[in-house]
Amino acid sequence: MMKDEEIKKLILAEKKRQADGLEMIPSENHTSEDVLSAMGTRLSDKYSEGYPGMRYYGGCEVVDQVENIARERAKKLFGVDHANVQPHSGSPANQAIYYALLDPDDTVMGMSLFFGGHMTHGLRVNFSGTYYNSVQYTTDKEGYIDYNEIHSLAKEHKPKLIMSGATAYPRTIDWKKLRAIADDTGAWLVSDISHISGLIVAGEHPSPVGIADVIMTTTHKTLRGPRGAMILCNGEKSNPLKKPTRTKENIPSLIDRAVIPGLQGGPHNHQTAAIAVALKEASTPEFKKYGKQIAKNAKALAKELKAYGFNLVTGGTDNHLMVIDLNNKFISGKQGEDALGKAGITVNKNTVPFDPRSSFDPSGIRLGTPALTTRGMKEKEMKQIAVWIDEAIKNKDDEKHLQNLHKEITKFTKKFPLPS
Ligand code: DSN
Repeated sequence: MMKDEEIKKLILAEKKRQADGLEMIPSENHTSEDVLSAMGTRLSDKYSEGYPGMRYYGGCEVVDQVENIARERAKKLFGVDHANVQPHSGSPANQAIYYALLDPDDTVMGMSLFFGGHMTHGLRVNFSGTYYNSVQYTTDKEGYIDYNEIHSLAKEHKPKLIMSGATAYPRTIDWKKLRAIADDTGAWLVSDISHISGLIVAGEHPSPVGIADVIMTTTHKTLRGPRGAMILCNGEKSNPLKKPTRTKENIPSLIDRAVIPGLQGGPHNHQTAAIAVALKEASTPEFKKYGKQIAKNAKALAKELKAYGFNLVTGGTDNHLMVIDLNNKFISGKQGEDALGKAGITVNKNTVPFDPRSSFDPSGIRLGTPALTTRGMKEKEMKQIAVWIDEAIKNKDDEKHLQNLHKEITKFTKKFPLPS
């Protein structure tokens, strides 16, 4: 047992916070006990810069096997030829992709963070908008990706790379349309499927495999693994000692060289082991059922929230999340996040398309169903959760009311324990 009482207390407090509330940040989830067990192991002590069979350290015979298993499981699950499981998380993975395929000042196109994209998709203050010439695409007025706009921008700016995927987009992404745009304008197409990889495994969202040149996913969102990321692509890795040119055939070698020695040092072997465990879990029929239920729950919740007058960006959801514009409820995103938090419902404030407010206190909130679904909640529970969300927003200034809601929610959560 841990002897550091100060940290132990906080670990237990976080566990209690998660158990007693409703985790609705759509990028979070509750991992299995097996995934957690793999994380807290001696694998964490081992340095292993390089790749299995080609390391800069001795004593890698065990971690080589761990990484090989993780790579094989990733390849099989997503149906790709090559998987790099070493990126420490999503942003480093996207850095590696840019580093592999671009030179500084090359033009990249990605979805604006303020319309549902990610910082690494070209935000000005991020490396992707600083070291590269970033052109950002947005959405139409309803919040749908505007493929015509992307095409026009791509024809005008001739990006070397089009980044697709999102962090706050509630609708299905059309990879084929993006491929056609990339082909027409001579760009690499990268798909960041971090949010939806678990849905792709479950058949709830089309896969970009065979369409995008490179695919990236974090492992801790709908995929329900530990924090981490993977880069997936097709093709065979060539001689690692020879510098690859930037051609389609060389993508696996370009990616591997970009991760290390390009950007990272030693992989986190405990994390790799936990990713392997999560990939095995994700390849079961139970996981497919889980992924389908995430989407069913999101649709059920969206329907209920609309009935309470909530204004959902695009009017609903096809996936695991929704973005709610709170303007008609006369409450800001930050106030909404705070009120719901006091009631035990964790969401995050979020900009809505064409948001007149700042991202520190935007007009909306983003919420989703992956973690609730892990706890076994279904459509019936979504109905009740919509009632609580409405109550909390209506009573944002009534501390007592919010506290009582939290008590009620804590009682409810006892029927849906965290995985153990
Ligand atoms: N920060 C993640 C999210 O919450 O969507 C994206 O990396």
